Amino acid sequence: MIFQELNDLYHLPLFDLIQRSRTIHEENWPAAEVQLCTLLSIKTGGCSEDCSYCAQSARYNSGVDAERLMEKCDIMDRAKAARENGSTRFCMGAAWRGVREGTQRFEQVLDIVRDVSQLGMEVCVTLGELGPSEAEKLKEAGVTAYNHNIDTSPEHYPNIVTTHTFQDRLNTIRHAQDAGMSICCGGILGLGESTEDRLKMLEVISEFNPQPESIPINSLMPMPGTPMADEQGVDVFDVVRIIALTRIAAPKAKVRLSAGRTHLSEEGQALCFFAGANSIFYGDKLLTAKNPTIEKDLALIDRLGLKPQEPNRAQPSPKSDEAKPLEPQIC
Ligand code: SAM
Ligand code: DTB
Ligand code: SF4
Repeated sequence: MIFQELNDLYHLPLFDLIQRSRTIHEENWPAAEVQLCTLLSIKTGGCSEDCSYCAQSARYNSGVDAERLMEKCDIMDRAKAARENGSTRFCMGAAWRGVREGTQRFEQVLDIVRDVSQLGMEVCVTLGELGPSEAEKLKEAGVTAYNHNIDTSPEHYPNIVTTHTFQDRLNTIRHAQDAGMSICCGGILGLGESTEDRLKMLEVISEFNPQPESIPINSLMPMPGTPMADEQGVDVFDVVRIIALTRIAAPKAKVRLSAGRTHLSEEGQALCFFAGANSIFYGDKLLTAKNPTIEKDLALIDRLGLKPQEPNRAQPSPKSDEAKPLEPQIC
């Protein structure tokens, strides 16, 4: 959807905007379902990049220490627990600039993905930059979606990150799409951007061909020690407007109400679900930052008369149809 259309919609009275997004939501999705996704940081901290919002960059004294890649058995335990808790998607994040074919760590990630994909959940990974061959290997191993956010507008991006470019992000997204993976691509509100920047970000995201399968809308979690530590929070109605607009611009994408829910009231979150959000990260930790507890989220979902979404059979992992019992593993 082009900027002018997004701009016109954005400036409608809030209830008019929500009425439109709600209609589109109901035409495309079961009205009462919310997908529960579990996030796991499989490699935390020590990242070479300078993304100014991120506690995992090695450049800032955020108190997040660099860790090694988690052991596969531990990851499998967490993935099985996520499935038991009702998650239909398991998202693994690594604080890397990117991955390269032929390296030991990439082979380890492929091995992890092969096993996690046997569990029947959607498998998403976010590992930074990918070339065409890395993307193909991940797809073959069983990744269903690759998360790579553009985070903000092309114009504002250099104010936020200097160690890679907006075009680098687009190239990775292209490689993931060419390899046949779905794309999970969204951004962050609250990086000192203007409304225009937010709309330009949505213009880029909604003009992808194909459109992303899911669009995470994060609000900045200001992390101590990062250049963004003192940024002001985002107004709840700005979040709702962006969620509504995302739903209108990408009717078939899951709109994921992502980081920042601990700063939203339950009423604010309810309005986001009504406006078109139909997915959340579930579990009391995001990658390093806080998230509402499972108990709190399940209670909210219940009080709103929503229900957790069933597994997405339309996009099974390549291996999930032929799922076989996993070998017992000794860690
Ligand atoms: N290194 C990979 C990358 O940059 O794509 C994967 C991990 S990175 C932490 C994934 C996404 O988390 C970022 O693109 C950003 O949108 C989001 N994120 C990171 N720190 C955040 C924060 N403090 N508040 C909100 N969102 C954040
Ligand atoms: C996304 O858009 N948000 C998630 C997931 N994709 C990887 C990450 C949020 C990170 C919040 C900050 C932290 O936990 O350090
Ligand atoms: Fe590294 Fe990703 Fe954090 Fe940027 S957002 S510093 S690339 S982990």
